[in-house]
Amino acid sequence: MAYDDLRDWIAALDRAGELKKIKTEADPILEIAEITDRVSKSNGGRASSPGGPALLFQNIKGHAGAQVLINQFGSARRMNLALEVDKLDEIADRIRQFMDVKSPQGFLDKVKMLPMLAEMGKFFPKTVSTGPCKEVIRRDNFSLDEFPILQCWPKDAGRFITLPCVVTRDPRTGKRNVGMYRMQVYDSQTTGMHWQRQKVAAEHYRERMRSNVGTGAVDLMARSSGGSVVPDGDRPSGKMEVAVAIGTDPAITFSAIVPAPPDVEEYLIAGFLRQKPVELVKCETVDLEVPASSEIVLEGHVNLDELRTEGPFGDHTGFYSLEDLYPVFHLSCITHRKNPIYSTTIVGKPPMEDGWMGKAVERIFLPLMKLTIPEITDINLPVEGIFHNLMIVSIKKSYPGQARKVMNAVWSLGQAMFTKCIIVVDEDVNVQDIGEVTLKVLNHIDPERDIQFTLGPIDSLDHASRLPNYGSKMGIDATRKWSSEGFIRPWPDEILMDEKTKALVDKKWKELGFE
Ligand SMILES: Cc1cc2nc3c(=O)[nH]c(=O)nc-3n(C[C@H](O)[C@H](O)[C@H](O)COP(=O)(O)O)c2cc1C
Ligand SMILES: [Mn+2]
Repeated sequence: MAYDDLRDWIAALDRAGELKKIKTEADPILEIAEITDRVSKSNGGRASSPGGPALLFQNIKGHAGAQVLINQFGSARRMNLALEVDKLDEIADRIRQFMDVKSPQGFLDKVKMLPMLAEMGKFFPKTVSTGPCKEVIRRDNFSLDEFPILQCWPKDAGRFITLPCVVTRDPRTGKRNVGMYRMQVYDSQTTGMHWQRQKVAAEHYRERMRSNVGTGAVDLMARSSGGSVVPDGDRPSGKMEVAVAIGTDPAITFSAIVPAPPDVEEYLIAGFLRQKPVELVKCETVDLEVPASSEIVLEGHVNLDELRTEGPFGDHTGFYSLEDLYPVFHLSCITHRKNPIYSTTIVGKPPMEDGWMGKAVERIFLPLMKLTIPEITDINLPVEGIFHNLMIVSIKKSYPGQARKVMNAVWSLGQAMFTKCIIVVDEDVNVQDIGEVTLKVLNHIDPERDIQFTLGPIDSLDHASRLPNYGSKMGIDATRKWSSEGFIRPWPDEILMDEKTKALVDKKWKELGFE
């Protein structure tokens, strides 16, 4: 029954034995990160729940009375709890149900559709007049230094807000977007705004630029935002409003990382996930709405003519992402609950908390991928492949060259465009079993024949591509090759024992002296 807010969620974690409260003093500079890294890579003493517990730090050096929540999503069990399911496939099933709707044939069919329509009504956010995030409103003398914002790794450029829900508005459609983009703290009222150039908020920003500088803007954009400095003469004027919610109920936080189509509001996705509308309140100083129950809300703007060095930052690749130029967020107001709980995460070498969030995206998006690439039977994005480096896809192959068609389709599907390496296998390969994948893929390929290279957009975090954001990608067609694909040699059978012999040995197993 939908968590009301972060506190309700923390209480649920506690009841489920998934929360550890830490009363020993811990430093937000590096120490909390080191503790969390060890915990997220351990099993917390319970074989049933790898990933260690969520941590609530209650005694934070330099921040008397403050609390930090971290690793809230850091296990398969907690990810299920966050989205209130026993298995993430349940969400995929719900999505499939909505996609399965046939046109009603008569009155009875229409009546049968009513519950579904009623359910859909619950997805839409509703604006309320006020909420807990307005308990304290600070328009002057506010400071980010009051919050226990972490420095995660020794060579990080400073402290970073790592779990923010960044809200922007599309100037053309008026639709909102909520994306999770880290924010480097520059000073008490200024941060970086690390929306990578292919993300939705970056497009909102460019759209503002287009309307402010007219034609020629495309060239300008090519040189700004993550590129070289814009010459003074070409600078567009104006600004874009931004609001940031920190510490929301888990469905909202999760919705901010979901690679949804640009025009689908994340508040709607959160409503679908929690099956209850998200309640929003208007901001004080900007024309945007934020979840009413947020622990902390930061309001402000980015200037269209201002970029600043962001990074380095120890990233989920296991390496520091390099410095680059990004917009700057200037705060105009902070509102928060009384005694706000600061919600955060750390990223670094996998497995970590974000790995479990990514796995949830993988499961939930499978039915949507199948909508456009119906031959897909399953996918696996192993955590060490950090989501954009490796995707293993199994397909039901029906025509020659289909594996390559699937690669191209994945490379054209939203954020899956970043996939550096795609491995396509036949449907009889269990893509979740890396041992089986290794055995079959490497047996099945003739590398020169089966590897496909292409050029295109690359994840901003990739440090090996020839240029930032642009480079090559590789697909491996490890499906069985057909004569219609020019393969005329016989294909050997896989070694499998017959059922009769297996049953016989099953029966005799104990007698043979095995357990
Ligand atoms: C913990 C965490 C931190 C992230 N940090 C960033 C970031 O700094 N910049 C970015 O562009 N994407 C970041 N992402 C990924 C985006 O949240 C993700 O691509 C999301 O789909 C973007 O939303 P959008 O499609 O509305 O732009 C992060 C994801 C997680 C889980
Ligand atoms: Mn979005």
